[in-house]
Amino acid sequence: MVFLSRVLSTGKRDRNTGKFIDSLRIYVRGGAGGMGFPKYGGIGGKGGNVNAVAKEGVTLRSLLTENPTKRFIAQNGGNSHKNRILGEPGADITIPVPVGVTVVNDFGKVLGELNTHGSILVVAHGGAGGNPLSQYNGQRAKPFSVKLELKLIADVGLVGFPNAGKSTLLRAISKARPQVASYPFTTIKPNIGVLEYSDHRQITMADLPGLIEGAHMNVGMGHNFLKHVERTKLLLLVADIQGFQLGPQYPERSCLDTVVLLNKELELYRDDLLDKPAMLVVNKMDVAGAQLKYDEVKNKLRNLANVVGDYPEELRPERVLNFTDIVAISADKDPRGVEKLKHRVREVLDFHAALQQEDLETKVVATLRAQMTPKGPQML
Ligand SMILES: Nc1nc2c(ncn2[C@@H]2O[C@H](COP(=O)(O)OP(=O)(O)OP(=O)(O)O)[C@@H](O)[C@H]2O)c(=O)[nH]1
Ligand SMILES: [Mg+2]
Repeated sequence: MVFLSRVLSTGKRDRNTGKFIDSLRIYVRGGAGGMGFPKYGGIGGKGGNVNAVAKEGVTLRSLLTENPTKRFIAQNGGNSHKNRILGEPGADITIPVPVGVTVVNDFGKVLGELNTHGSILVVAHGGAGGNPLSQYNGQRAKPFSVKLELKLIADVGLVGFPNAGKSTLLRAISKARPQVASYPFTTIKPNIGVLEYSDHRQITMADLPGLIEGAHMNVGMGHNFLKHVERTKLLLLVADIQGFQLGPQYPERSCLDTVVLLNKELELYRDDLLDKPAMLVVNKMDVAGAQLKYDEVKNKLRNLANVVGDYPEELRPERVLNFTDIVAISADKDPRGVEKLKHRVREVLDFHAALQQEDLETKVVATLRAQMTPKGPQML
């Protein structure tokens, strides 16, 4: 019964409870411009801007706690008067936001991204001061709402059906302690763990809520949290060798089905996610019969392109993930397997970083070559 009520209530759960918030809607208004002074041709002061500034250590939760009204209004510009012909500009207001925030307006337009500590975005401009062109009336600045959307920055993103063992794996591979339970949708907010190596190298891994077929239509936890994998460098898919079934009235999905369906959901979210390096972890290899199942399925997992044709069109991805590795482990009972995986994750990340570096160097050389005049130095 506990299981059923959890499943049934997942859609309605308030996703903003708990400590972590990954989006926040705020109200902003630039300052109005000050009045000009027609008699002396005086210009009103410009209204202040509302600026968002990325700061390490700030969270959307702390921003909300410190600004419960969620209103950010800059100061109006001063009027021009006989003792001060140029009106005083209104003061800007600064919203400290976490690094990794995208600012989006109510029409879905991206106003900007703040991806490094100290980067600034003018979210709302102050109005111009009154001047001859405006008959000396200060310009009003319209209020509007924007959404601060936080994308976590982690090197590796764990993607899988509910209950596959993503959180168990993060617990085994790092010191993070995400909740683990035998019902689907245990994880409702992302968790980040740090993989630590003996040479002090650190790799961050994000554990995400379970992704399920139909997530793009908001089934289960939906797929909006996939924004957190947009900037990861490696996708780590986790599939339960036993497959998955949400409930008796839902179709049974085999391990292979879950991988194909995850591929499809990733594609529906943003098909360029399929270009990211990806590894597959087949989990729960300690359960009875797991090895037999794995032996049957491993070649198919290696050649997804050959099997997706068997799936109906609505479930079939157009493009398949290309796994660099397929690793069969028990996140729960095989510490050596987990340790090997940890090292392999590092190797794959390093390999792709080197490839990208090479790519960058090739591009730089090509650009330099293109810029060379026939008389210029010879590039070998
Ligand atoms: N036998 C076995 N059980 C496992 C293994 N890994 C995880 N489990 C169990 O599977 C269940 C789900 O594990 P979680 O780690 O919570 O799964 P999850 O993928 O994070 O699930 P959601 O957060 O719901 O998406 C728990 O009961 C775990 O104890 C494993 O390697 N072997
Ligand atoms: Mg979980």
